[in-house]
Amino acid sequence: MVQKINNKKSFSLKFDLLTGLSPGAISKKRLLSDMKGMYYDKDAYEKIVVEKDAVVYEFYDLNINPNPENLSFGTTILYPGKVGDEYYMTKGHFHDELNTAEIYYCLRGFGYLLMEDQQGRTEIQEFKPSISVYVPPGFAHRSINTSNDEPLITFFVYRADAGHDYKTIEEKGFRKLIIEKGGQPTIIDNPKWNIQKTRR
Ligand code: PAN
Ligand code: ZN
Repeated sequence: MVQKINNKKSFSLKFDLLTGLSPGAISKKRLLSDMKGMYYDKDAYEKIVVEKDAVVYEFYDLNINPNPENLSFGTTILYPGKVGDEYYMTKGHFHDELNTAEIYYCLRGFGYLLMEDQQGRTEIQEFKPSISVYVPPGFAHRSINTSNDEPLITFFVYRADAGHDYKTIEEKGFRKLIIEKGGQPTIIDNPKWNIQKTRR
């Protein structure tokens, strides 16, 4: 949406349960080429991005006035796929307003929400249809689609002024990764996690 949404008026928006898409809003798309440096297998990434620059996920960033009294919401549609043995995932971020929480609700598909705070505590919650997940304030969060053939569709709500800090994760990554091992989602230590760089 181009115009700022007037938070003094009610409105409704459809999100399709099958596709996760909204006919009333414009989604932001993230392609493989937007994910440079995020997957741990650099060679697999370079190869796949040249073959086909697929859409990894799309999501809604409604233009809600960024005030603490407002809420922003939408869906994320994370497509199935892998780079090497690492599942398609969102970039992941801390909120600029670090002490703001978020709620996710899984509409379709299977996967995980990986969370990590600045002290290095990791939290992982499973996504499956009808499950809601609470992201505590201070935790970076990344969605991961572990299905072979189905999109992972989640609905999210967060404080409209939360803001998104992508830089920290782009530079350091998450401490843990979820990859496919022996046909199963498996949590591993991120071999590329960069301990040198600190947030802000
Ligand atoms: C979500 C995310 C969305 C896309 O709306 O922004 O799933 O993931 P990235 O922002 O990490 O690319 C959210 O957590 N908002 O705060
Ligand atoms: Zn968030």
